[in-house]
Amino acid sequence: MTDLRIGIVGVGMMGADHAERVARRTAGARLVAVCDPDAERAKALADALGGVRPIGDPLELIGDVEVDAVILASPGFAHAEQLFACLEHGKPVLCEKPLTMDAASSLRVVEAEHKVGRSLIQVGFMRRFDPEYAALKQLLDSGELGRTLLLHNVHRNKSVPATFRSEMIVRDSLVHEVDVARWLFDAEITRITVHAPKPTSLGGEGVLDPQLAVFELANGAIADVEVFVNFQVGYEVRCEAVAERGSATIGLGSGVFTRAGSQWGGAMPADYRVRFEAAYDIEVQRWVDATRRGEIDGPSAWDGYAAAAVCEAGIASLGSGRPVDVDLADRRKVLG
Ligand code: ISE
Repeated sequence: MTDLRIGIVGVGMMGADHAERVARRTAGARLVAVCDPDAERAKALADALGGVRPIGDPLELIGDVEVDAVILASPGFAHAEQLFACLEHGKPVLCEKPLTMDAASSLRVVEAEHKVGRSLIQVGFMRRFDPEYAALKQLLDSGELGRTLLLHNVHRNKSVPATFRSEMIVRDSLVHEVDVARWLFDAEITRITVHAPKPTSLGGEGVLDPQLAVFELANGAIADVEVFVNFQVGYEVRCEAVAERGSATIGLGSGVFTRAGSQWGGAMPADYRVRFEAAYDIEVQRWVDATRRGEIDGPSAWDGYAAAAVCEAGIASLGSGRPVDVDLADRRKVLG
């Protein structure tokens, strides 16, 4: 079988990471084109990786006959137009989260993909591919601990630019726990409340950071999430599932853990590319393998839409401090 020829739209932090991954360590795939609003950055990356064409316009890259499949690592606000272009050209696409900026446009994407008649869109919720999250899911699904009742999550970034506003904390960071909760419980989130204490003085002016979210799920479970994107120390993602006969925690830091001089601890990863490196590698490899079979193998456009609907309610709750019901379309009516 010939290699899957991949084009990447957006080669900032995450896109450049994916470019390196596809070019150097993904079997059955070849990076053939990159595109970025910063043309010099795209050219420098293309030159460094070799055999890669910089293309000026994202829609041109998507339509290019030498591009079989696309990775969208552009900012969320650009996704809708680029996703529609991928669907129009029948091109499989791995789209970084968020799927789009709001539930209505995400639903239009789901409907447009449904009209095409095959799954072309996979959403980059990479935690589903993280070996620790996968082991947690397997343990919970095995029923060994009984029914899962609660999730406690912590999601901390060392720091973010001042342009990372309160809504982005919901749409770009908390959205991962939205997907994790839906996936671990295999149930939709029906209501969300987002509280914000007096913010850290070390974040952007007027940014509500940290935030404390509570999700209520259709199966009666509850998940809470502390999301704090200017934690200063390092990158930390933890999840504890509390079940009827015990609890299971992941993300405690599997690196070297020391006890010395009245202290215990280890190093913290600087950011998500380090912590989730294995997850991104597995995600992209499985996406390439599935795409070559004409399938997807991971979070679907529906998962992206459901997350967008929860985040939209979350942003409304952040404004009022009150619980907000999630307005989710009836899946059977949309997808038949
Ligand atoms: C970033 O965009 C990511 O997707 C990371 O996984 C998340 O932890 C971070 O908060 C976001 O800014």
